[in-house]
Amino acid sequence: MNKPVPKTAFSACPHDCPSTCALDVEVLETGKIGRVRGSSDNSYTAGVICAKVARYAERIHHPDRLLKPLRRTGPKGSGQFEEISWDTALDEIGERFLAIEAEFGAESIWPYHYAGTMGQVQRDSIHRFRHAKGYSRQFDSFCTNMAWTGYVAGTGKLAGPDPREMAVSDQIVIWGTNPVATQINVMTHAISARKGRGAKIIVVDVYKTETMKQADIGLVIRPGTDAALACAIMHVLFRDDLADREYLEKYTDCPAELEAHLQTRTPEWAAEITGLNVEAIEEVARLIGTVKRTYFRLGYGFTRTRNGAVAMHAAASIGAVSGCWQYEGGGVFHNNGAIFQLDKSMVEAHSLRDLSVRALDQSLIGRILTGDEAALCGGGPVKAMLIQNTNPASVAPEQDLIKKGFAREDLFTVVHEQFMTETALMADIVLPATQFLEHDDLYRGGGHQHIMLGPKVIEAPEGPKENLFVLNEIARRVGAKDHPGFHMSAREHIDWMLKASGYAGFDDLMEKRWLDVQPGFEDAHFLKGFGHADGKFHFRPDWGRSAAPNKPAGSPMGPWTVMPELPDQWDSIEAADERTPFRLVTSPARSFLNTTFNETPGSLKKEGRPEVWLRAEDAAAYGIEDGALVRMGNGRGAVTLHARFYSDLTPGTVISEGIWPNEAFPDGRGINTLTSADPVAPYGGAAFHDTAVWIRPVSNA
Ligand SMILES: Nc1nc2c(c(=O)[nH]1)N[C@H]1C(S)=C(S)[C@@H](COP(=O)(O)OP(=O)(O)OC[C@H]3O[C@@H](n4cnc5c(=O)[nH]c(N)nc54)[C@H](O)[C@@H]3O)O[C@H]1N2
Ligand SMILES: Nc1nc2c(c(=O)[nH]1)N[C@H]1C(S)=C(S)[C@@H](COP(=O)(O)OP(=O)(O)OC[C@H]3O[C@@H](n4cnc5c(=O)[nH]c(N)nc54)[C@H](O)[C@@H]3O)O[C@H]1N2
Ligand code: SF4
Ligand SMILES: [Mo]
Repeated sequence: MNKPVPKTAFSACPHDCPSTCALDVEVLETGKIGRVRGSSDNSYTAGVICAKVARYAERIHHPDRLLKPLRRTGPKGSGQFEEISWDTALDEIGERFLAIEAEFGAESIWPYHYAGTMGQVQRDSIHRFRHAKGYSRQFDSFCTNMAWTGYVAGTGKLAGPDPREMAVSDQIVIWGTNPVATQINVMTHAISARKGRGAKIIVVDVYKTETMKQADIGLVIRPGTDAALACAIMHVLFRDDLADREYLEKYTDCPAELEAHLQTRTPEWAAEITGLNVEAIEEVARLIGTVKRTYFRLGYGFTRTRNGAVAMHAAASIGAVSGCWQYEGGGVFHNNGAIFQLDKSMVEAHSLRDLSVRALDQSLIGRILTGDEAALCGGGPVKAMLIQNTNPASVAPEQDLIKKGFAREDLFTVVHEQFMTETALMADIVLPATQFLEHDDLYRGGGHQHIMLGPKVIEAPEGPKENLFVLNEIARRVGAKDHPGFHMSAREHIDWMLKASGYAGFDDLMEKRWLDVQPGFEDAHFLKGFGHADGKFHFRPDWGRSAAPNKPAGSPMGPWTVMPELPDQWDSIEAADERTPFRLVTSPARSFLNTTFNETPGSLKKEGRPEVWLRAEDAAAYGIEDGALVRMGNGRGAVTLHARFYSDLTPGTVISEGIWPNEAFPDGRGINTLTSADPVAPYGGAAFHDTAVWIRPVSNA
């Protein structure tokens, strides 16, 4: 007998990854899924996805999935829970939230979320819930702030040349991103340009990543020195008459001032700061100046530092000096956030939003839960939380404070999760969540131009419920202001959102699977002018006044007066010193996606164990041996992990890949014990890759 051929369903990857791949999912007769593949007829995904999502069956049918609502029975964090029914759980949450609101006010309740799912309905319905009660708002600062702010400071708009144009570039500069690990499709298009046209690939990072191993030219620089490199490149372009003066005159705000300012930003000056040699800088500058079709793919990694927005702006400025924006296959791309224009007013209940309600910074959660007045925006304590799609006890900075906060007996914590994460472990009530193939949602690319449907493909096991259900049910129990959004299914939300945004609606998308909303060439290349009112690219950013995509009303951030007026190296990073002589960068692990997949056997096997990579010479100075257990720490705390010698780093730089489960470290303290929550200028954000540390052998730690 022939084996039955599995059915294939379509979906979109829900994870927090710029690739947002179009997926073909095998659905087996058992109702389980088989292999997941990239859709070959989606022009960006082009049939390629990462290995961790290809083996999604491991995650969705994982034996450790949460299946029942749980109530804590032992001390916080003990892992002692009892199973309860959904009704009991929801009633209890409703009663506790009402009692806490009555005693401490609505702002004492903080619904907290992030991008474990990027679904427009399941991720963002939590805003409708908070606005309908006047609960505290959230300022998103984990991920995009510095990058978006820096890019928009230059271009005035978060968009850029079609990422598929990479395939027709003659040179691709992959800067501060590691696409082999973090967004595989960038490599698909870059490699196709290399094969088809002999395009060169240039990579800028702080260690020799898997992406750099595939590059023609790799520049390994000191963390936080990208602006120096960018300035020296622009210096050479002006010096050697490789700047496009006609373009500069027409499309930029102050080219003469920039040129004068860059006089002293020589390759020698930058070599000193970045750790590169002068010839390498000269060579790359000459290539950028002579190859017109140069496509800059700027990532997030190099912006996760205290000077990150300035670094992004400086790197983006290069394209405005070389004029590469004018050519097909040329320009500077970071993210397409501005092109989709999805109407979120229903799902987020904008009509109920009150901007006078405080917006608490998600990265400051440790300080907030331990009563820091400034972090609490001068208001009262947080007494209850509802957490969806994020695992702050592992991913957020200042982990020791976070754990202390979650251990508070007077804090009532509800966590809606797929797995028993570190955060769920600290909860009073844990609710089981569906996974993406078990609910409907709408997605959009960050690194491309598609709006995509992810319809429900399989039945969830009995127990887990979608975010929408949980929010609507709790809203009802706490007497939230009524809003039509509370009475709509996910499909109805998707249909409404699409129609309100000028698209045809759910049924049409069900047929088409995705919509390609790429703006035309002239728009995407800003040939009719950049996004600022004057139509120019701004070398002189309006730090602090221009509209950042995420800027919260009354953002306390600053100080803007000390930010460089023109692209420049800004020495605001957490510099190494005698006590903390190393600079730690916590780059992504290829087989984990933040903390997601750090529970699947395939990914754990590939990643091995938590490690810190450092140069043998650096290690020798502190008596550290290859493979030895070491302590790594700073004023915020210390972690224990294994050392590994790695030669392709600048002296004094150390790398620890991945957000491992906290329990993978011998003493249960995860890597974010070391990172700082200090908000980055001008609008906040977490400097995850900007940390000074000491490292010692365990024996004398
Ligand atoms: N496998 C995997 N994929 C992921 C993720 C993951 O954790 N694992 N995370 C997802 C998420 S949430 C996001 S936001 C994206 C982010 O994806 P990216 O844009 O790639 O950003 P990062 O992952 O922060 O870091 C990318 C690279 O920047 C480098 N870097 C760090 N500091 C500097 C610096 O000062 N200068 C330069 N030039 N480089 C520096 C790091 O070493 C790293 O190799 O990836 C998504 N995809
Ligand atoms: N040291 C260090 N720390 C970092 C970073 C770094 O590079 N280095 N990167 C930072 C960045 S860029 C980011 S974006 C953050 C990400 O941090 P998080 O947002 O916390 O990370 P994720 O692992 O993407 O997702 C968190 C959880 O969402 C859950 N989830 C997924 N889908 C659903 C759903 O539909 N419903 C519910 N209820 N839950 C769901 C998953 O099970 C997972 O446990 O981490 C930041 N932290
Ligand atoms: S590359 Fe990113 S979007 Fe594509 S399947 Fe993997 S995690 Fe999902
Ligand atoms: Mo992120």
